[in-house]
Amino acid sequence: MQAISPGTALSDTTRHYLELEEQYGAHNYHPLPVVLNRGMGVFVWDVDDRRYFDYLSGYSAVNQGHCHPRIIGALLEQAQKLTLTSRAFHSDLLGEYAQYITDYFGYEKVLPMNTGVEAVETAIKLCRRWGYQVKNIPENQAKIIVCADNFHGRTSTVISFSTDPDSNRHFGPYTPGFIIIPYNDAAALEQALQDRHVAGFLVEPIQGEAGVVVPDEGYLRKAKQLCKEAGVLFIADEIQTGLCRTGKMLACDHEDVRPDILILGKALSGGVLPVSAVLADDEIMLTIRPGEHGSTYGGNPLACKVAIEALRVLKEEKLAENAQVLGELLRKEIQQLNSPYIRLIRGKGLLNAIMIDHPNPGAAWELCMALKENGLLAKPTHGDKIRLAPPLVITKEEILESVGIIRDSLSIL
Ligand code: IF1
Repeated sequence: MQAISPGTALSDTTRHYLELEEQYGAHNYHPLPVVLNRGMGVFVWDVDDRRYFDYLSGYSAVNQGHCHPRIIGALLEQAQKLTLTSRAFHSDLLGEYAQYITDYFGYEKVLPMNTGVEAVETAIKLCRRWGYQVKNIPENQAKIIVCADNFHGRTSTVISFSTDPDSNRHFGPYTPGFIIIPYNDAAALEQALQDRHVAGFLVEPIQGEAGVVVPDEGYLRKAKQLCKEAGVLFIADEIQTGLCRTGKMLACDHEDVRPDILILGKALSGGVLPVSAVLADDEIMLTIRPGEHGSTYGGNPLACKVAIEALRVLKEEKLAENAQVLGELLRKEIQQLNSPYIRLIRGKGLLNAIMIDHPNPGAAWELCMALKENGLLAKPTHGDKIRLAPPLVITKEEILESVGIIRDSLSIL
C-alpha cells in the first residue's frame, strides 16, 4: 500500500482502517498512516489509544481546540431543536447570527455559505456583480487580479487561476477573467490595476498552501491603498489566516487593513461543521438579489448557533493573544535547536512552517513519521515544508513539550 512507508510498524487495527479507505475511498489524498478516533483540546488519540499533539489543527479549522465543550454544547442543544429550514423560510437564528458576526467584524452585511471555496466563489460573483452594476465595467469583461502560488480551494473556477499543476492539470477548460501577478509585489499590482476592467484583487494575507509565505511588512497596506485609488475591491481570503490564527483576529489587522470583502471559513465553526461567510457593506452585498445566489445549507440554524459560540470562544479565551505570545515562543525554541536540517522557521502567531534541508528528498516525510512515533502530528507539503500550527488553546508547557518531541525526532535524520 502506497500510504505506508516500508519498515513502519502499524497495528492490525490501524492497518484495517487504512485498507478500508484504500479500497473504497477515492485516492485524492496521501495521509500519514495514523487513524484517529478521539480529540480534546490540543490532543487527538488514535485507534490504539495513543495520544498526539495535533500540529495541523484540521488546517486551522480547530483553532478553539478539538471538541471545545462550549461549541459542542451549542451544537447538541441546537441539534435537538432545529437544524435546517432552507432559505425558503426564516429561522430565529439567522438574524441573530447575522447581527452578531457583522457587529463582530464591522461590516453591514453577511452572506453565509458552508465550505471555504463556496465563500470564495461567492466573493468572486459579488465582485463581478459590483463591477458591472457599480463600476460600470462592460458586460463579461470584469477581471480579478490574483497572486501566483495562491490557494483558494478546488472548484473548477478557483483552480482556473491556480498556478499549481497538481490543482489544475487536466481539469480544463478554465474560467477566464483572472490576471495572475507575483505575490508580495506592489509594483506588479500597480501595473495590473491600470486595466480599467479590473473589479477586484483577491489575496491571502499570508499564503498558506505555498508554505506559510508571510509578505513584507506594509505590502497589504500598500495593496489596499492601490486598490482604493484604482476603484477596485480588496478581497481578503482569511479562511486560513483569520480567527486568531496569526495572533490577531484577522491577519489584515496586523496592518490595520479593512478588506472590502472579507472571506471566512474553517474555524468559524471550531471544526464542527462546514461554516463559511462573506462579509461586505451594502454597496457590494446588495448587488445580489433574491434568487441570484445561495445554498441549501448556508445559514442553517445549527451552523448559526455553532458559529456564534465559536466566535465567542475566540474572544473570551483571548486566543489571538495566546497565538501571538506562543507563536513567538515556538519560533524562538525551534531556532534554538540549531538543527542543521531546519533551514528556516517562518510564520506569524501559530501559523508556522519549517523548511527541511537534507540530501534525502524524503526527509520531511520521514521526520513527520518520527514525530508521529513520538506523539506529534504534522504533515509535509511541497516535499520539504512542514507546517506547525497547533490549536490556539495550547499552553506554554505544551509548546515546550512539543519542541522536545521535535528535537528528539530530528535525531533520525
Ligand atoms: C485540502 C492547503 C491549508 C484555504 C484558503 C480557501 C480554502 C482553503 C486560504 C478552501 C483551504 C485547505 C484545504 C485542504 C488543504 C488546505 C490547505 F494546504 F491546501 F493550503 F489549509 F493550508 N482559502 N485550505 O487555505 O476551503 O473549501 O477546503 O473549506 O485538503 O484541500 P475549503
